[in-house]
Amino acid sequence: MSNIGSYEERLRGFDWSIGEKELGYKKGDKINIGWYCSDRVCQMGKASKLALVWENHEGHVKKFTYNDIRQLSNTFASLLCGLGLKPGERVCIFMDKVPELYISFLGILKMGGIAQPLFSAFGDESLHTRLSNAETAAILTQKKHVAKVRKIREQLPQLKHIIVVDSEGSPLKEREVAFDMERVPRVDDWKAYESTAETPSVLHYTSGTTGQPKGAQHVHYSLIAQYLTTKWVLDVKDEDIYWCTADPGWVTGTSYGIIGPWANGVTQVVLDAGFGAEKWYAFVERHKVTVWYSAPTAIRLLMKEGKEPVAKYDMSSLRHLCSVGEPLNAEAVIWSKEAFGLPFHDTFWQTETGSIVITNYPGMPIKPGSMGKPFPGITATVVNPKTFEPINNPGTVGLIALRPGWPSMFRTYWKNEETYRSKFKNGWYICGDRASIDADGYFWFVGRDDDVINTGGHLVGPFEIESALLEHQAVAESAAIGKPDPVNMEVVKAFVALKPGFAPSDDLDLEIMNFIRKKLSPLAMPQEIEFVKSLPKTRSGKIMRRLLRAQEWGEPIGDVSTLENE
Ligand code: 6R9
Repeated sequence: MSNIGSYEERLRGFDWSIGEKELGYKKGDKINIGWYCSDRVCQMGKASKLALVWENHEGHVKKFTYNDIRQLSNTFASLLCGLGLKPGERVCIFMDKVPELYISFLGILKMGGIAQPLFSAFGDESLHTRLSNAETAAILTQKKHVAKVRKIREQLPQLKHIIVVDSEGSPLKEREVAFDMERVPRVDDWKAYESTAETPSVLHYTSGTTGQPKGAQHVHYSLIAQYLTTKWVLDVKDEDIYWCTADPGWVTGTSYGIIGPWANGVTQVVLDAGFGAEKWYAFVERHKVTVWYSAPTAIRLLMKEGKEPVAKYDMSSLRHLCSVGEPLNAEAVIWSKEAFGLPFHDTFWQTETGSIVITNYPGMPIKPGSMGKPFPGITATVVNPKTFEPINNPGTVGLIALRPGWPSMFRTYWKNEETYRSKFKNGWYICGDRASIDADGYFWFVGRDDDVINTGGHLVGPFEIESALLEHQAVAESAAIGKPDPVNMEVVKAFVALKPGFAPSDDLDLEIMNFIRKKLSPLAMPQEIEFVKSLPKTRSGKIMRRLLRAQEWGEPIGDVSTLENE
């Protein structure tokens, strides 16, 4: 029996207070996610239960009980307070998937700080953009990434402390602090900051069409939805071994790679290593993973290797599979049923929504290719893109719209209230995605409604890439779009017009690609550069990415009446 039971019954009697009650929270109480994910679990009699089993690419394993993560997160909280950091200040986590990442996340919340996780593969420019926007006061990182921080620290006057969690053997510089959580004395007793429902908790940067990435601001009350969706959608139970493959630099890795599982008191496993089909299967076998949350790109990579490698491993521990981040194609659902005897359940949500909003529940009939139905407590529909009125015609494509008000909904974009407000129309929060709803109420994803590129489930903003391209000496103008890719769904393609004196060449091509990879990230690096004489622009001078994208995807070009050079 799944945790959700009958979807229809849950819908009828639903109220978010179900989650509040289970967590022992009452309106007006203090609520600190860091405390809920460690101290409370210990108080519920699970102090010696494993919270985290971590393994790296060399097969080195570390295990932490709930009491360990309670004490170690206290130790981080105490360190941060000792450095003079104050509640409300932004503390960035810039690490690979090491135990310190997961544990310091709780520590930051326990001292009242706002946790700002950033993907460790980000280059110095991606990092700078986000740290400068958030006016981040401290950053926790590893020695392998500290050079990127050093490169930009003089341009970040607000950044007071750089904490290196594994600095042994490498000399540190001014403003840098060495902190090895496994060597310092543990803090057993720490009074968590008395945050309340609306106290800011996590700041996750996400890309849009225009401008630099925006910081989606979450609050401690998000816990209620993250807890309940983990329980009902991911269906975790006390005896489960849960594996979320997402990196906490992205929202899935925090909402469902830290908060959800730990608030539910389950054991989670983390593999701090790159992808490899057999590596992953061996990991499942070794740790007897029961619940697995992954992404379509990973599933497609597994599919590419075929079913033979699956047969080499004992995958019988698996009980429930879920997917997020991009459209989960019907073939992937069917393949997983054949390969693992279990279908992947699609889940749809965003950095902004903080938790799963549309999904296939355990036990509910899956229509392969559909995202499923709204989570109880979420009112979701598709609206007409002009009037923002709900479309009541099954199969008609509109914009996915959600009625605001669930616990984990973002509260604003950091220092960008105007863009935040622009996301609401006619009383709906507009996700920026297109979909249709069938006669049974199932949602079918169609595509994004903007120019954001989704590569392997990671959103990349064209503006950020174009701005970085312009910093290259040879580039006069540029446009970045997503081009189709069989595995990653989309990869970045850049159109570049060169400055006089520069000519297209393979060397220049490579040089520009690497320039972006280093400055931004491997995800943002164009996989293809097309050199052009000029770019199509509107009469007001805006580059028409839509046109380039349509050409790339072989789609109708649409209205070009505002085109400058027509
Ligand atoms: C959690 C996360 C959000 C965007 C979203 C949509 C795409 C996410 C999806 C999906 C089709 C799904 N997306 N889940 N598209 N089917 N099940 O991924 O957050 O990084 O903010 O991305 O990802 O376009 O709007 P985020």
